[in-house]
Amino acid sequence: TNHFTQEKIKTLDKAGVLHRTKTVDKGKRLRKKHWSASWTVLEGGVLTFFKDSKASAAGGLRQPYKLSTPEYTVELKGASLAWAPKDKSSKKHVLELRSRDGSEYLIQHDSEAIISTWHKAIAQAIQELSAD
Ligand code: I3S
Repeated sequence: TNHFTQEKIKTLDKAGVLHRTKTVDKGKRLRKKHWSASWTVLEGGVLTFFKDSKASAAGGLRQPYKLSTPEYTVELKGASLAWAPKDKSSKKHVLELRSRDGSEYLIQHDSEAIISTWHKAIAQAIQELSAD
C-alpha cells in the first residue's frame, strides 16, 4: 500500500440515502427481496448500509451516524460492481454489488445523477483497494 492510497481511502468518500436490498448471502440466494431506503456511507474501503434512514440521516456526515446500527457492512476489497441486468429488478438505475465473500446487493436511486456518483465512488474505491 502506498501512503497516498491509504490517506485517500481513510476519508469519508460519500454518504446519502439509497434504496438497497440484499439478494445473496455468502453464496446463498435469498428467497425474497426486501427493498428499503437506507442511510449509506462509503468510507475507508467499506460500504455500510444503516438500518434506519431517518435516524441516521439526522446525524448527517459527522459523528452520530457511527452510533446507529449498521445493517450490512460490505468490504469493498475484491468486490465487483456493475449495472444490474434487467431481469434482476424492474426498477431503473440499479447497481449490483458482489462482495468477495459471495454476497450480492442491489443498490438503486430514481435519480440517474445520484446513482452515477455512487457508481463512480464505489468503483473508484474498489479500484484503489485492488492496488494493495
Ligand atoms: O424479484 P421480484 O420478486 O420481482 O422482486 C420484487 C419483490 O421483492 C416485491 O416484493 P413483494 O413480493 O412483497 O411484492 C417488491 O415489492 C418489488 O420491489 C420487487 O421487485 P423489483 O423489480 O422492484 O426489484
